[in-house]
Amino acid sequence: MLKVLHTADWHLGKRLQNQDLSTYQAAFLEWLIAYIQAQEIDVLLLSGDVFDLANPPSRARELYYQSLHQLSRTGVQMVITGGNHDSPAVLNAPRELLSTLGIHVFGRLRPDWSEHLVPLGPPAAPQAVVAAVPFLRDSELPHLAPGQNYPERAAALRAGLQEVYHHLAREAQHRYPGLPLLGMGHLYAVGAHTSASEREIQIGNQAAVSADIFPPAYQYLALGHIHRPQAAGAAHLRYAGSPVPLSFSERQDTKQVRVWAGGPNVAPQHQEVPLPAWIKLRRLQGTWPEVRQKLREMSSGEADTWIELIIQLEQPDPQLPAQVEEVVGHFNEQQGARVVKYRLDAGAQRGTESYFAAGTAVDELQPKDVFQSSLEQQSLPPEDHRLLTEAFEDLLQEYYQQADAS
Ligand SMILES: [Mn+2]
Repeated sequence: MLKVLHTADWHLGKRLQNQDLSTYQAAFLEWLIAYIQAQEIDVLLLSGDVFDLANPPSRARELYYQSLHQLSRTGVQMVITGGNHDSPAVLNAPRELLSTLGIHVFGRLRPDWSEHLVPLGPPAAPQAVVAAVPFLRDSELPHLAPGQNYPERAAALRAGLQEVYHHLAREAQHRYPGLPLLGMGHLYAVGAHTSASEREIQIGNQAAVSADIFPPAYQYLALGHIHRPQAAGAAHLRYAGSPVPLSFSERQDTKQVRVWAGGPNVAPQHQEVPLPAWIKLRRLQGTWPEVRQKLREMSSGEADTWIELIIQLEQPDPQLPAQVEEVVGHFNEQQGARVVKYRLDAGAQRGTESYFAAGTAVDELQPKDVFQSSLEQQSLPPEDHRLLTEAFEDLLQEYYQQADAS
Protein backbone atom coordinates (compact mmCIF):
# COMPACT_ATOMS: atom_id res chain seq x y z
CA MET A 1 0.00 0.00 0.00
CA LEU A 2 1.21 3.46 -0.94
CA LYS A 3 1.21 6.28 1.62
CA VAL A 4 0.96 9.78 0.19
CA LEU A 5 1.29 12.89 2.34
CA HIS A 6 -0.45 16.05 1.13
CA THR A 7 0.67 19.51 2.24
CA ALA A 8 0.41 22.98 0.71
CA ASP A 9 0.89 26.71 1.25
CA TRP A 10 4.24 26.71 3.01
CA HIS A 11 4.66 30.40 2.11
CA LEU A 12 8.36 30.36 2.99
CA GLY A 13 9.60 33.92 3.44
CA LYS A 14 6.23 35.15 4.73
CA ARG A 15 6.29 37.84 7.37
CA LEU A 16 3.32 38.41 9.64
CA GLN A 17 3.06 41.96 10.93
CA ASN A 18 6.63 42.41 9.86
CA GLN A 19 7.73 39.55 12.14
CA ASP A 20 9.67 36.62 10.79
CA LEU A 21 7.76 33.32 10.66
CA SER A 22 10.75 31.28 9.50
CA THR A 23 11.51 29.82 12.96
CA TYR A 24 8.05 28.25 12.99
CA GLN A 25 8.22 27.18 9.36
CA ALA A 26 11.55 25.51 10.09
CA ALA A 27 9.95 23.73 13.09
CA PHE A 28 7.23 22.41 10.78
CA LEU A 29 9.78 21.16 8.25
CA GLU A 30 11.75 19.40 10.97
CA TRP A 31 8.51 17.76 12.16
CA LEU A 32 7.66 16.78 8.57
CA ILE A 33 10.99 15.07 7.95
CA ALA A 34 10.71 13.09 11.22
CA TYR A 35 7.08 12.15 10.48
CA ILE A 36 7.87 10.92 6.97
CA GLN A 37 10.66 8.79 8.35
CA ALA A 38 8.68 7.37 11.27
CA GLN A 39 5.53 6.63 9.26
CA GLU A 40 7.38 5.40 6.17
CA ILE A 41 5.58 7.82 3.87
CA ASP A 42 6.27 7.02 0.20
CA VAL A 43 5.25 10.25 -1.52
CA LEU A 44 5.04 13.92 -0.58
CA LEU A 45 2.70 16.19 -2.56
CA LEU A 46 3.19 19.95 -2.13
CA SER A 47 0.34 21.80 -3.86
CA GLY A 48 1.63 25.28 -4.41
CA ASP A 49 2.64 28.44 -2.66
CA VAL A 50 6.01 27.05 -1.72
CA PHE A 51 7.21 30.64 -1.32
CA ASP A 52 5.32 33.72 -0.26
CA LEU A 53 6.88 35.93 -2.91
CA ALA A 54 7.83 35.52 -6.54
CA ASN A 55 11.36 36.55 -5.59
CA PRO A 56 11.85 34.88 -2.21
CA PRO A 57 14.57 36.04 0.20
CA SER A 58 17.74 33.92 0.48
CA ARG A 59 16.79 32.61 3.93
CA ALA A 60 13.55 31.17 2.49
CA ARG A 61 15.40 29.54 -0.41
CA GLU A 62 17.95 28.08 1.97
CA LEU A 63 15.20 26.57 4.14
CA TYR A 64 13.54 25.11 1.03
CA TYR A 65 16.67 23.49 -0.39
CA GLN A 66 17.94 22.25 2.98
CA SER A 67 14.56 20.63 3.63
CA LEU A 68 14.42 19.07 0.15
CA HIS A 69 17.87 17.64 0.72
CA GLN A 70 16.89 16.11 4.07
CA LEU A 71 13.56 14.88 2.70
CA SER A 72 15.26 13.21 -0.24
CA ARG A 73 17.50 11.31 2.18
CA THR A 74 14.39 9.67 3.69
CA GLY A 75 13.74 8.15 0.26
CA VAL A 76 10.39 9.92 -0.13
CA GLN A 77 9.33 10.74 -3.68
CA MET A 78 8.25 14.40 -4.02
CA VAL A 79 5.92 16.22 -6.37
CA ILE A 80 5.92 20.01 -6.11
CA THR A 81 3.55 22.30 -8.02
CA GLY A 82 3.53 26.09 -8.26
CA GLY A 83 0.93 28.30 -6.59
CA ASN A 84 -0.27 31.80 -7.38
CA HIS A 85 2.39 33.28 -5.09
CA ASP A 86 5.21 31.32 -6.73
CA SER A 87 7.23 32.44 -9.70
CA PRO A 88 7.11 29.54 -12.19
CA ALA A 89 10.63 30.45 -13.28
CA VAL A 90 12.03 30.37 -9.74
CA LEU A 91 10.49 26.96 -9.03
CA ASN A 92 11.50 25.54 -12.40
CA ALA A 93 15.09 26.79 -12.42
CA PRO A 94 16.49 23.72 -10.56
CA ARG A 95 13.97 21.33 -12.15
CA GLU A 96 16.45 18.97 -13.86
CA LEU A 97 18.79 18.96 -10.88
CA LEU A 98 15.98 18.14 -8.45
CA SER A 99 14.70 15.37 -10.69
CA THR A 100 17.92 13.47 -9.92
CA LEU A 101 16.78 13.41 -6.27
CA GLY A 102 13.34 12.02 -7.14
CA ILE A 103 11.73 15.46 -6.93
CA HIS A 104 9.27 16.39 -9.67
CA VAL A 105 8.68 20.13 -10.06
CA PHE A 106 5.92 21.80 -12.10
CA GLY A 107 6.18 25.57 -11.88
CA ARG A 108 3.78 26.13 -14.75
CA LEU A 109 1.66 24.17 -17.22
CA ARG A 110 3.90 22.34 -19.71
CA PRO A 111 3.13 22.54 -23.45
CA ASP A 112 2.66 18.76 -23.49
CA TRP A 113 0.02 18.30 -20.80
CA SER A 114 0.70 14.58 -20.44
CA GLU A 115 4.06 15.36 -18.80
CA HIS A 116 2.02 16.25 -15.71
CA LEU A 117 1.23 12.59 -15.04
CA VAL A 118 3.71 11.26 -12.50
CA PRO A 119 3.67 7.55 -11.57
CA LEU A 120 4.05 7.09 -7.81
CA GLY A 121 5.91 4.31 -6.01
CA PRO A 122 8.69 2.04 -7.27
CA PRO A 123 9.42 2.89 -10.95
CA ALA A 124 9.21 -0.78 -11.92
CA ALA A 125 5.82 -1.21 -10.20
CA PRO A 126 4.02 2.10 -9.64
CA GLN A 127 1.12 1.99 -7.18
CA ALA A 128 -0.73 5.17 -8.20
CA VAL A 129 -0.43 8.12 -10.56
CA VAL A 130 -0.83 11.83 -9.87
CA ALA A 131 -1.94 14.59 -12.26
CA ALA A 132 0.41 17.29 -10.96
CA VAL A 133 -1.36 20.47 -12.05
CA PRO A 134 0.10 23.79 -10.85
CA PHE A 135 -1.77 27.09 -10.52
CA LEU A 136 -2.93 27.89 -14.03
CA ARG A 137 -2.53 31.45 -15.18
CA ASP A 138 -5.11 32.92 -17.54
CA SER A 139 -2.56 33.04 -20.34
CA GLU A 140 -1.97 29.27 -20.12
CA LEU A 141 -5.60 28.27 -20.43
CA PRO A 142 -7.47 27.65 -23.66
CA HIS A 143 -10.73 29.46 -24.49
CA LEU A 144 -9.58 32.87 -23.33
CA ALA A 145 -9.83 35.52 -25.98
CA PRO A 146 -9.36 39.27 -25.98
CA GLY A 147 -12.58 41.27 -25.72
CA GLN A 148 -14.40 38.77 -23.52
CA ASN A 149 -16.42 40.37 -20.76
CA TYR A 150 -16.09 39.45 -17.12
CA PRO A 151 -18.61 36.54 -16.90
CA GLU A 152 -17.35 35.16 -20.24
CA ARG A 153 -13.80 35.12 -18.97
CA ALA A 154 -14.83 33.42 -15.73
CA ALA A 155 -16.66 30.74 -17.72
CA ALA A 156 -13.65 30.33 -20.04
CA LEU A 157 -11.32 29.87 -17.07
CA ARG A 158 -13.56 27.20 -15.57
CA ALA A 159 -13.83 25.43 -18.94
CA GLY A 160 -10.04 25.54 -19.32
CA LEU A 161 -9.44 24.00 -15.88
CA GLN A 162 -12.03 21.33 -16.57
CA GLU A 163 -10.37 20.48 -19.87
CA VAL A 164 -6.95 20.03 -18.26
CA TYR A 165 -8.28 17.67 -15.55
CA HIS A 166 -10.39 15.68 -18.02
CA HIS A 167 -7.54 15.34 -20.50
CA LEU A 168 -5.18 14.06 -17.80
CA ALA A 169 -7.80 11.60 -16.46
CA ARG A 170 -8.29 10.11 -19.94
CA GLU A 171 -4.55 9.95 -20.52
CA ALA A 172 -3.98 8.27 -17.12
CA GLN A 173 -6.59 5.61 -17.84
CA HIS A 174 -4.87 4.95 -21.13
CA ARG A 175 -1.25 4.92 -19.93
CA TYR A 176 -1.67 3.56 -16.41
CA PRO A 177 -4.77 1.36 -16.48
CA GLY A 178 -5.74 -0.03 -13.06
CA LEU A 179 -3.73 2.51 -11.06
CA PRO A 180 -5.59 4.87 -8.73
CA LEU A 181 -5.50 8.48 -9.91
CA LEU A 182 -4.82 11.45 -7.65
CA GLY A 183 -4.89 15.11 -8.69
CA MET A 184 -3.15 18.26 -7.51
CA GLY A 185 -4.38 21.81 -8.02
CA HIS A 186 -3.97 25.35 -6.78
CA LEU A 187 -7.36 26.96 -7.22
CA TYR A 188 -10.38 28.42 -5.50
CA ALA A 189 -13.18 25.91 -5.08
CA VAL A 190 -16.76 27.04 -4.55
CA GLY A 191 -17.75 27.20 -0.92
CA ALA A 192 -14.23 27.13 0.53
CA HIS A 193 -13.85 29.18 3.71
CA THR A 194 -11.07 31.66 3.20
CA SER A 195 -8.99 33.44 5.81
CA ALA A 196 -7.40 36.87 5.52
CA SER A 197 -4.12 35.66 4.04
CA GLU A 198 -4.95 34.33 0.57
CA ARG A 199 -4.50 36.64 -2.37
CA GLU A 200 -7.46 36.48 -4.72
CA ILE A 201 -6.78 34.51 -7.85
CA GLN A 202 -8.38 34.72 -11.23
CA ILE A 203 -10.61 37.76 -11.51
CA GLY A 204 -11.77 38.18 -7.97
CA ASN A 205 -12.52 34.51 -7.35
CA GLN A 206 -15.41 34.74 -9.82
CA ALA A 207 -13.96 31.75 -11.64
CA ALA A 208 -14.36 29.55 -8.54
CA VAL A 209 -14.69 25.96 -9.62
CA SER A 210 -17.20 23.45 -8.32
CA ALA A 211 -16.44 19.82 -7.53
CA ASP A 212 -18.00 18.61 -10.78
CA ILE A 213 -15.18 19.96 -12.99
CA PHE A 214 -13.11 16.97 -11.76
CA PRO A 215 -14.04 13.69 -13.45
CA PRO A 216 -14.89 10.84 -11.03
CA ALA A 217 -11.66 9.03 -11.95
CA TYR A 218 -9.85 11.16 -9.35
CA GLN A 219 -9.83 9.35 -6.01
CA TYR A 220 -8.38 12.32 -4.17
CA LEU A 221 -7.60 15.96 -5.01
CA ALA A 222 -4.69 17.44 -3.10
CA LEU A 223 -5.46 21.16 -3.26
CA GLY A 224 -3.62 24.30 -2.29
CA HIS A 225 -4.52 27.99 -2.02
CA ILE A 226 -7.00 28.08 0.89
CA HIS A 227 -5.14 28.34 4.19
CA ARG A 228 -7.78 26.70 6.41
CA PRO A 229 -7.77 22.91 6.16
CA GLN A 230 -11.13 21.72 4.80
CA ALA A 231 -13.05 19.65 2.31
CA ALA A 232 -14.39 21.68 -0.62
CA GLY A 233 -17.74 20.50 -1.93
CA ALA A 234 -16.87 16.78 -1.73
CA ALA A 235 -15.05 14.62 0.82
CA HIS A 236 -12.22 13.78 -1.59
CA LEU A 237 -11.50 17.41 -2.54
CA ARG A 238 -9.19 18.59 0.18
CA TYR A 239 -7.29 21.68 1.15
CA ALA A 240 -4.43 20.72 3.46
CA GLY A 241 -4.15 24.38 4.50
CA SER A 242 -1.00 26.17 5.58
CA PRO A 243 1.05 24.36 8.25
CA VAL A 244 1.66 27.61 10.13
CA PRO A 245 -1.01 30.35 10.59
CA LEU A 246 -0.43 33.21 8.15
CA SER A 247 -2.91 35.71 9.56
CA PHE A 248 -4.68 36.38 12.85
CA SER A 249 -7.92 35.18 11.28
CA GLU A 250 -6.41 31.66 11.39
CA ARG A 251 -5.70 31.83 15.13
CA GLN A 252 -8.24 29.14 16.02
CA ASP A 253 -7.42 26.69 13.21
CA THR A 254 -5.83 23.37 14.01
CA LYS A 255 -3.31 23.04 11.21
CA GLN A 256 -2.77 19.69 9.50
CA VAL A 257 -1.25 17.63 6.76
CA ARG A 258 -3.24 14.79 5.19
CA VAL A 259 -2.27 11.23 4.40
CA TRP A 260 -3.88 9.24 1.60
CA ALA A 261 -3.29 5.49 1.50
CA GLY A 262 -4.25 3.21 -1.36
CA GLY A 263 -3.07 1.29 -4.39
CA PRO A 264 -4.36 -0.96 -7.16
CA ASN A 265 -7.34 -2.92 -5.84
CA VAL A 266 -7.06 -1.29 -2.41
CA ALA A 267 -9.94 0.75 -0.97
CA PRO A 268 -8.44 4.24 -0.56
CA GLN A 269 -8.47 6.07 2.74
CA HIS A 270 -7.40 9.54 3.72
CA GLN A 271 -7.10 11.21 7.07
CA GLU A 272 -5.85 14.33 8.72
CA VAL A 273 -2.70 14.47 10.81
CA PRO A 274 -3.04 17.42 13.20
CA LEU A 275 0.08 19.56 13.60
CA PRO A 276 1.46 20.96 16.83
CA ALA A 277 0.90 24.72 17.23
CA TRP A 278 4.47 26.00 17.03
CA ILE A 279 3.17 29.53 17.25
CA LYS A 280 0.05 30.69 19.06
CA LEU A 281 -1.85 33.74 17.87
CA ARG A 282 -4.16 35.53 20.29
CA ARG A 283 -6.50 38.45 19.93
CA LEU A 284 -7.35 40.68 22.90
CA GLN A 285 -10.34 42.88 22.25
CA GLY A 286 -12.23 45.51 24.24
CA THR A 287 -11.98 49.08 25.46
CA TRP A 288 -8.48 50.26 26.34
CA PRO A 289 -8.89 49.69 30.12
CA GLU A 290 -10.17 46.17 29.41
CA VAL A 291 -7.38 45.36 26.99
CA ARG A 292 -4.76 46.73 29.35
CA GLN A 293 -6.17 44.57 32.16
CA LYS A 294 -6.06 41.44 29.95
CA LEU A 295 -2.46 42.20 29.07
CA ARG A 296 -1.58 42.56 32.74
CA GLU A 297 -3.14 39.20 33.49
CA MET A 298 -1.01 37.57 30.81
CA SER A 299 2.08 39.06 32.42
CA SER A 300 4.65 38.21 29.76
CA GLY A 301 3.48 34.60 29.77
CA GLU A 302 4.01 31.99 27.16
CA ALA A 303 6.76 32.08 24.62
CA ASP A 304 5.90 31.87 20.93
CA THR A 305 2.64 33.70 21.45
CA TRP A 306 1.90 36.68 19.23
CA ILE A 307 -0.89 39.01 20.26
CA GLU A 308 -3.14 41.35 18.33
CA LEU A 309 -4.94 44.10 20.24
CA ILE A 310 -8.21 45.52 19.00
CA ILE A 311 -9.06 48.55 21.03
CA GLN A 312 -12.61 49.84 20.81
CA LEU A 313 -12.75 53.61 20.86
CA GLU A 314 -15.72 55.15 22.56
CA GLN A 315 -14.72 58.63 21.49
CA PRO A 316 -11.75 60.06 19.62
CA ASP A 317 -8.77 60.19 21.96
CA PRO A 318 -5.62 61.77 20.54
CA GLN A 319 -3.60 60.69 23.59
CA LEU A 320 -4.43 57.01 23.24
CA PRO A 321 -1.92 55.88 20.57
CA ALA A 322 1.00 57.12 22.67
CA GLN A 323 -0.34 55.34 25.76
CA VAL A 324 -0.82 52.11 23.83
CA GLU A 325 2.69 52.36 22.38
CA GLU A 326 4.13 52.76 25.84
CA VAL A 327 2.27 49.82 27.39
CA VAL A 328 3.01 47.60 24.38
CA GLY A 329 6.69 48.60 24.39
CA HIS A 330 6.95 47.72 28.05
CA PHE A 331 5.13 44.39 27.60
CA ASN A 332 7.34 43.42 24.67
CA GLU A 333 10.56 44.15 26.52
CA GLN A 334 9.92 41.15 28.72
CA GLN A 335 10.65 37.66 27.47
CA GLY A 336 7.77 35.60 26.17
CA ALA A 337 4.57 36.66 24.45
CA ARG A 338 4.71 39.69 22.18
CA VAL A 339 2.17 42.20 20.93
CA VAL A 340 2.82 42.39 17.20
CA LYS A 341 -0.18 44.40 16.13
CA TYR A 342 -2.72 46.78 17.49
CA ARG A 343 -5.63 48.52 15.95
CA LEU A 344 -7.95 51.25 17.17
CA ASP A 345 -11.49 50.35 16.22
CA ALA A 346 -13.68 53.39 15.76
CA GLY A 347 -16.81 51.26 15.37
CA ALA A 348 -19.66 53.34 13.98
CA GLN A 349 -17.36 56.02 12.62
CA ARG A 350 -15.80 53.47 10.27
CA GLY A 351 -14.64 54.83 6.93
CA THR A 352 -11.40 55.22 5.07
CA GLU A 353 -9.87 56.79 8.16
CA SER A 354 -10.23 53.53 10.10
CA TYR A 355 -7.91 51.86 7.63
CA PHE A 356 -5.33 54.46 8.33
CA ALA A 357 -5.72 54.47 12.11
CA ALA A 358 -2.54 54.54 14.14
CA GLY A 359 -0.94 51.12 14.34
CA THR A 360 -2.19 49.92 10.97
CA ALA A 361 0.77 48.99 8.83
CA VAL A 362 0.53 49.81 5.15
CA ASP A 363 1.37 46.23 4.22
CA GLU A 364 -1.75 44.88 5.88
CA LEU A 365 -4.02 46.94 3.64
CA GLN A 366 -5.31 44.91 0.74
CA PRO A 367 -5.52 46.92 -2.50
CA LYS A 368 -9.15 45.89 -2.84
CA ASP A 369 -10.04 47.18 0.63
CA VAL A 370 -8.60 50.57 -0.18
CA PHE A 371 -10.46 50.69 -3.48
CA GLN A 372 -13.75 49.59 -1.89
CA SER A 373 -13.33 52.15 0.81
CA SER A 374 -12.86 54.91 -1.72
CA LEU A 375 -15.92 53.71 -3.68
CA GLU A 376 -18.03 53.86 -0.55
CA GLN A 377 -17.23 57.52 -0.15
CA GLN A 378 -19.02 58.29 -3.41
CA SER A 379 -22.68 57.40 -3.50
CA LEU A 380 -22.68 55.57 -6.84
CA PRO A 381 -25.56 53.59 -8.37
CA PRO A 382 -25.07 49.86 -7.58
CA GLU A 383 -24.43 49.01 -11.25
CA ASP A 384 -21.53 51.49 -11.48
CA HIS A 385 -20.21 50.18 -8.19
CA ARG A 386 -20.21 46.66 -9.58
CA LEU A 387 -18.60 47.61 -12.91
CA LEU A 388 -15.87 49.63 -11.25
CA THR A 389 -15.13 46.77 -8.86
CA GLU A 390 -14.83 44.33 -11.74
CA ALA A 391 -12.59 46.66 -13.74
CA PHE A 392 -10.38 47.16 -10.69
CA GLU A 393 -10.09 43.40 -10.09
CA ASP A 394 -9.18 42.87 -13.73
CA LEU A 395 -6.42 45.45 -13.50
CA LEU A 396 -5.18 44.03 -10.22
CA GLN A 397 -5.05 40.52 -11.66
CA GLU A 398 -3.14 41.79 -14.68
CA TYR A 399 -0.73 43.58 -12.40
CA TYR A 400 -0.08 40.44 -10.30
CA GLN A 401 0.48 38.36 -13.42
CA GLN A 402 2.97 40.85 -14.80
CA ALA A 403 4.70 41.04 -11.42
CA ASP A 404 4.90 37.23 -11.33
CA ALA A 405 6.26 37.04 -14.83
CA SER A 406 9.06 39.53 -14.19
MN1 LIG B 1 -1.42 30.35 -0.38
